[in-house]
Amino acid sequence: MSFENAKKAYAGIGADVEKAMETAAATAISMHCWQGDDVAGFDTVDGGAADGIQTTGNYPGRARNFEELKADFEKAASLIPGKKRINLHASYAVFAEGEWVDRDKLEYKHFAPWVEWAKEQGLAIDFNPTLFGHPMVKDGLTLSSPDEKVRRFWIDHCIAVRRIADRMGRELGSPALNNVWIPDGMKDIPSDRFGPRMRLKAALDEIFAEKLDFVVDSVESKVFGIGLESYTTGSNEFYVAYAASHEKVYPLLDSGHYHPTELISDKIPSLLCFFDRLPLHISRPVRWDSDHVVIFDDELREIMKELVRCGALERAMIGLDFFDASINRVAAWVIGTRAAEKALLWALLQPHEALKEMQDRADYTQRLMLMEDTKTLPFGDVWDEYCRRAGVPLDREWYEEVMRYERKVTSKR
Ligand code: RNT
Ligand code: ZN
Repeated sequence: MSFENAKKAYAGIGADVEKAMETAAATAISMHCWQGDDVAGFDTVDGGAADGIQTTGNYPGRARNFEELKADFEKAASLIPGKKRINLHASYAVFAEGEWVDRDKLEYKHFAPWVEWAKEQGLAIDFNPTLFGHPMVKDGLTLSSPDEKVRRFWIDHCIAVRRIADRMGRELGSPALNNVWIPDGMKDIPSDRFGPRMRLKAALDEIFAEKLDFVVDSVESKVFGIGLESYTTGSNEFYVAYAASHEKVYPLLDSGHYHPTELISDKIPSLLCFFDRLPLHISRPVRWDSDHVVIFDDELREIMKELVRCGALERAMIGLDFFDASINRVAAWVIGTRAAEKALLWALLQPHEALKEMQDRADYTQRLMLMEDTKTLPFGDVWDEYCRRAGVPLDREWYEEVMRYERKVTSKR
C-alpha cells in the first residue's frame, strides 16, 4: 500500500520506480574482501594494512583464514540486495598445506579456490596486486624505488597478478578490474620528484605490456598517506596522464584520496569525457583517507547521481574501499554496501531530465527548489520494496541476524 503511494509520488516527478529498481538490481557493486579481516591477508604474519594505510580498532572476531573470510562475506552478502562482485587482493592467496610462495611467484592455482567459490556464489571477481605490508616495501617505496631489486620484485608481482586476473575473468566470463595502488611517497620534502615518477612510468609500461583481454587495468592515485605527507609519487596528474596516454588503462577514483574539499563526484563527468570506463573506490574520508564505513551521505548520493545522469552505469566499475576494525565487521560490510545500493536506487529516482532542462534555461531557482523538494518523497517505501523483492531483510531487520552470527561464530574466534 505505502509502496503504491510512493510509486505515484515518484511518477509525479516523472520517475519510473519499476525501472529504477530493475536498473539498480542489474548494476554490480564490488564488495572488497578486506573489510572482513582489517586488510590482513593470508600471506604474511605481520603484514596487513601498512605503508600509508591503517586500520584502527580491535573489535573481536576478525576472519583469520580463507574459510572464515568466505563465511563472513556470505553472511554479509545475504543481507544486501542487488548484484555483487567480490574484490580480492593478491595477499589473499590460498596456499596448500605447507606451501608458500612470495608475491612475485604467485600463480593462478593460488586463487583457484576463490574462483571455484565465486562460481558457486554467482559472483565475478576484481583483483589487485598488493604492494604494501611486505618486507620488500623498502623505505616506503615499491615501483618507484631506486633499488633495481625492489622494483624488479614488484614489477614481477604485478605481472603475475595481472595474468591471474585475466584467468579469473575468463573463468567467470566477466573481465576483472585489476587495480594498481602503490604507497610510494615521502614523509618530508623530496629532493627529486621527477626521477621516481620516471621509474614508476617505466615500471607500469612493463607491467601493462602484455595484451590480456579479460583484464581492465587501473591505476589509483592518492594525495598523501600517514608517513607520506609531503609527496606521493602516484599523484592524480601522474596517473590521469598515464592512463590517458595508454590504451585500456584507466584512472581509478578513490573518494578518500583528494584534498578534503575536493569531491570525486565532480571528477566523474570530467573523466567520462575521455575514458570509456570508470573504476571507483567508494570510501568515506573523515578529515583524511580514514576509510570509514560508507554511509548514505551527500557525497555518496552525488556520486551515484553523476553516474546515473551521465548515463554511465554500464561504464562505471563501482567498488567499495573501507575498513573499520572498531565495529562488528560483518555489520560494517552490510551498512556500507546497503548504503551504496540505497544511494544508487535513490539516484535513479531523481528528476534528472527536468533538472537539466532547468539548468539550460538558467532557471536556477526552480532547479534548487526541485532538488530540495524531492528529498522528502517516500524513498524509504521504495527501498523497502526493493529489499523485499531481493529477498533480503529491511532496514533494522538485518541487525539481529548479524548479532546472532556474532554470538554463534565470530565471538568464538
Ligand atoms: C589505499 C588505497 C587502496 C587500498 C586497498 C586495500 O589508500 O585506497 O585502494 O585501500 O587496495
Ligand atoms: Zn582505494
